[in-house]
Amino acid sequence: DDGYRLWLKYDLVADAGQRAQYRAAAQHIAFEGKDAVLQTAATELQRGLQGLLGQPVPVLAKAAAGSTKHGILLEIAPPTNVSGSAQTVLESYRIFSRGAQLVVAGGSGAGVIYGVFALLRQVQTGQPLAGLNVSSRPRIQYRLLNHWDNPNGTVERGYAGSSIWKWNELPQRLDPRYTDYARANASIGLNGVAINNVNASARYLTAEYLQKVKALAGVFRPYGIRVYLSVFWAAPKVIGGLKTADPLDPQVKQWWAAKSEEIYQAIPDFGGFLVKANSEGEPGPQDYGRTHADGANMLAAALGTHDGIVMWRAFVYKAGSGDRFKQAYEDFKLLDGQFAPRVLVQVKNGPIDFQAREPFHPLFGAMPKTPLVLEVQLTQEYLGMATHWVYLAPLFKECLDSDTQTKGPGSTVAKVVDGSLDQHRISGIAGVANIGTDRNWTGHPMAQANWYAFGRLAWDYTLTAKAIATEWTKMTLTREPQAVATIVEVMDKSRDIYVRYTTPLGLHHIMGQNIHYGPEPWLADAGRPDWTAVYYHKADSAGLGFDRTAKGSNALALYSPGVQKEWGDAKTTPLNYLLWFHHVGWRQPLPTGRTLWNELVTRYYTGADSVAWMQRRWATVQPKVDAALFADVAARLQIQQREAVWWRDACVLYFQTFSKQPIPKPFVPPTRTLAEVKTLVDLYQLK
Ligand code: BDP
Repeated sequence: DDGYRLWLKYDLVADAGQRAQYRAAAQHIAFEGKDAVLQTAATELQRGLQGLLGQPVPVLAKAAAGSTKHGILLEIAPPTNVSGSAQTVLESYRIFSRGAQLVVAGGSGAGVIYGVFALLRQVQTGQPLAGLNVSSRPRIQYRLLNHWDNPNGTVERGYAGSSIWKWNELPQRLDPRYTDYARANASIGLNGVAINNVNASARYLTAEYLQKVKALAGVFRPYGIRVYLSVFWAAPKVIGGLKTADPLDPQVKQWWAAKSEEIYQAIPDFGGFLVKANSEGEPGPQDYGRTHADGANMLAAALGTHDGIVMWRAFVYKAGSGDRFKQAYEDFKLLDGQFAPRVLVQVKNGPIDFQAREPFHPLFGAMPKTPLVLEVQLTQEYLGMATHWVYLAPLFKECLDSDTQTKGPGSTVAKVVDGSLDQHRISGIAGVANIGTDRNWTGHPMAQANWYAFGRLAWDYTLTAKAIATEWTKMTLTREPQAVATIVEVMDKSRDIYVRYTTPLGLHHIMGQNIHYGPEPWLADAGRPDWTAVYYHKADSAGLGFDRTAKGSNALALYSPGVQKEWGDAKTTPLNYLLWFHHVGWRQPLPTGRTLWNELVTRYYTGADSVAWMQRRWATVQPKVDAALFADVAARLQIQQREAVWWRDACVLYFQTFSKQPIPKPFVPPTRTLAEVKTLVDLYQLK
């Protein structure tokens, strides 16, 4: 198994009795109408069922299907009893029995396709169809992948090969992979893709490239997926020949309005713009003394009467402006209430940058007048890339379930994001894609689960990480119950294990320079203080951690009083966040009964040991999963094991130079010296 088919495998249902039941229920598929997405739904259902049941399943016109033979009827029937934004109602589905027919009814063609994939999931995971009665609608309206792909075929922080978009071949040749990509996204409920890097090239807005984008949009449309573009703020200068990109300049406004009209002529269902401005060297409205709101509102106006949105990213920080933790908040909080109705502000899950564990971003709950998009990273920039097996659903859930307490207990990030806390009519979530040209799409075969889990949580964030892991495993790897349980157990623990051997107790940003791989806690010189490691861990002879209380940077003040109370006192701060907010003495006892130093060492050692546990668990599933896939994961786990020990040794030896304390028993001190470990980073960075 080369992994190309992802979770859409559709191999024959092995259990003959079960197969017979499905066969009896699904003798045909019927629908009427010309809706393109509905037609795609029928084709997908046919393809899936024929594979799973091993028999032809004809697609018939509704009238020809008759009502006595058992079959599946697809219909568009906007429901009357569902609340929610107009679009999520259109995307909702119901599956129920009507006489001999199993009906999949969607609020639109898109609703039907989501229902069809839900139905296929039932069969793929071995659930009965008889008596099925479900209804479902997405909790969040705009559910996007963000590709960080460049025109030259590279992917920013992409670890699974090159970009899947072949710009030199477009628009003439449409790689079949584009369709398979769209199928996969639709199957997990995603409805949008921003196809290019947020560090955007202006080239995407040229007439030449818009034809290519149009071709991709044509592939995605029958799957209910809309295309979005990341824009380079200075495009009016670079490709428009203007002298300025000032958002209040009439010519600039005119240029964007004309450009957006041109886009909609080519792509009538174009989704809108994603913008990274005044961040990490990108140009933006602040270059002209304007605010992020000025820029975003100008773009929203440029969309005219078309049905598009602007997603304006809040990932901003400048050198030398104080604690980086606070900077996005300080730039954006004041702008709450100033954004035009179609603007959403896109906020990363945490305040720094996709670390293995971060507290939730303080902007969640702090901008009640602005719809906020939650941005998470599927590509494992700081989580071991395509080498370490880390299942990310627990990380996404941890953020979504965090309680901002801004409107009393229960004001979770999820409720901010889905718009329910502040009654927003639009809502969004974005995942930075982990997809590339590797045959299995994601490099690490297990990383497919992160793409899958993101889509499922974007649709319904109340699903548990374990439930999603279970359905993914059954669809993708094996249906054998013991093997499923084992794999799910490993997945469920994998992210905590990664945190333990890399950044336990709330350490953050101590990874290798530039490549963001491996440990480099000693990094003290990197061009800017907030790109070093010492800026974040603040180790000294007294202790470890970044004091963000009132005695320190006071970043804690950005949170609501309830959160401040819990996290403001080192004694009540959850250990997972401890060093995010406190500088703690090496000998300080923790609730675990150990001192900080002993707890730190314990976590590094037990974390690294847990990778050996992952290896042992994986070994037990060998007979139950595909041989090539088994070997691939086993080999990656070997590297992960070696690198977990590398992280452990580097961090305990380095921090020991401050703590001046021994490695507590029963742990065996590293056999190599700090100087020896340091050279490993150079090897990885090809220095
Ligand atoms: C950081 C990445 C950088 C991205 C940036 C962003 O290191 O490559 O451009 O995020 O989100 O995590 O804009």
